[in-house]
Amino acid sequence: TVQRQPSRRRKLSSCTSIETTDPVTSPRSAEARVLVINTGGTIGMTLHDNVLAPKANAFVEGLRKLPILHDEVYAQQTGLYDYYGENTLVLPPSNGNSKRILYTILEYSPLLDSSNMTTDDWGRIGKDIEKNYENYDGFVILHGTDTMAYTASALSFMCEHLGKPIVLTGSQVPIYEMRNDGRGNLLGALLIAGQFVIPEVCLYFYNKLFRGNRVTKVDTGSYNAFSSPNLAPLATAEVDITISWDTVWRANTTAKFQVSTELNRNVGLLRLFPGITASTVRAFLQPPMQGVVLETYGSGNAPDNRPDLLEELKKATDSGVIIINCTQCLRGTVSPSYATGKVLMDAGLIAGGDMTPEAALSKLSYVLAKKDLKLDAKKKMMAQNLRGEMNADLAGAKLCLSDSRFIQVIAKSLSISCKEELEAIRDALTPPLTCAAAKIGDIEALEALKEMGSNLCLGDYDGRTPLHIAACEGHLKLVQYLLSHGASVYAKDRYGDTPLCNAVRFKHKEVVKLLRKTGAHFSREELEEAGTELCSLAASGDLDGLKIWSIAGADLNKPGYDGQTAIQVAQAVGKKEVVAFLVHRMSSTPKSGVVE
Ligand code: ASN
Repeated sequence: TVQRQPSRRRKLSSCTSIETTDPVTSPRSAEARVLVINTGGTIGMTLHDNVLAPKANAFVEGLRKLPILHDEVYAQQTGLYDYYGENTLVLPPSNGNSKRILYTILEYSPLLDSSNMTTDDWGRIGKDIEKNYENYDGFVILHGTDTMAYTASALSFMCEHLGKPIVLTGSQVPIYEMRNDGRGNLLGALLIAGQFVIPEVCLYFYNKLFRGNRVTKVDTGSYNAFSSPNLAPLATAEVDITISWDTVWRANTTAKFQVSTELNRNVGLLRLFPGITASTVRAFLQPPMQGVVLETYGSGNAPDNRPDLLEELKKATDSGVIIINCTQCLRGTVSPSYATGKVLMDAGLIAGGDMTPEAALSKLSYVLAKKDLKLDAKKKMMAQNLRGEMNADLAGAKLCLSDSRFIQVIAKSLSISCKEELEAIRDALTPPLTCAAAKIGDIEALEALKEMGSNLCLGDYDGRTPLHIAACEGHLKLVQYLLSHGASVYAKDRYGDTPLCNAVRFKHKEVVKLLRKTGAHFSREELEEAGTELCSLAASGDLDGLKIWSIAGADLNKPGYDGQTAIQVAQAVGKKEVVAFLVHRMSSTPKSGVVE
């Protein structure tokens, strides 16, 4: 974590003697922060005795020398190191991205070849994200490719109610080599994590962003090492970075982000092969085994002429072992089409749909660790789609488009018929319509728009989402509705304001409470600068305003620009009620306590 420092804004204005290439007027809205957790992997490896192994304490210095990954002039001009420390670097300006992306590297010790990763390491990554969640806009995990799909899957389940992007990446060739894929992968991951509110655990590799629990490593010798056979990429980074917003998975929740590091280790993967013996299966299913992913043939089939084998499976499920049926095929789903598949269902297996074995295994590990759930509830959870890991039927939303009279009429009058053009019209019309509905608190209109396939999270020309508008207007029910339909509390408009800033500004206490419950927070800089606003509220005797700032997380003792605190200002102008409130608060609540 970063020590308190003087405002960087002041530092910026005092640097007039240095020529600026990209003048920064407001760090708050013009910078995004990404935490890079370096766990190891080929990306930072060097040759020792002719084999690749991780090299400690070299990565940050290596990156500092690479102009595509660090802008030293900007760092010097803006006092970056004084403020954030030597491990923070900054990307150069990029076309189409108005924000500078600052990234801080947290290097693990020891750095690991990912073949050495354990469930404890997943827990450590999860805890570090949780600890630093409020200080960063997004997270990049540098990781070896060998087990990256397992870690990505596990983190996707461990991260509950996620609202910010977590992007795993790495490389096939070390970043220090002349020809390598590490620089491009890291750069792409940083740009995505710093620019887009994609609230998923993702994996970025070779110009594509995938859902983390959908990938598998398919190639040892190609830069194109990962495949997501059952789900199209969430984004492609070609000439432009194009996000497929319809595919992005959202938590649909008003609960706060948390990481569950409880994982059950008594799980395993068993691959069927012709001639597998019943004793092999029996040995595998012995206690303490509690959950198994059985990799079956084709659409979930196994021999139906092997009662010995089926009996072992049935005995295990009867004794409480959860067995998930996943296919050995790279693409496709388990479906009840054959007699050879039905026998497995009869033996008590649960269909794993189109889950990858990596996703199914880590889901088992996560679900089995839930102490407050009975076996039946765990089985039910395994069959459900928890994080977009299976059977995502998001295409349905697009089909509804043609059912919408409204869009049809417009499409007809513009002589439009193809799906892409229809979608473009829908996406262009969505923000003004959803924002207008949010303004008047019309949930029914939002529901109708959603049924048309509209994305309720899209921002208008100023980046203002329906949640921003509803927060300004204080429409509590509508805020609740939007949050339970995937709206992000972290969306920033072009002025850098979040829905929380808006709700505080317009003094909608209940909305502020709900947003806070969902994990909304002011940035450290906003909290640093809140003192002046608090003083002005104190000067005008605005008790409600002060209370709302407190609920929003502000420290009411924070001094304003001239060093005076709210209580001093209230005393000076004789606002007795405010003084009494602040005095009472100081004596009755712990430091930084929230006053209702
Ligand atoms: N063995 C390496 C690892 O997984 C492979 C890589 O990163 N490309 O750490």
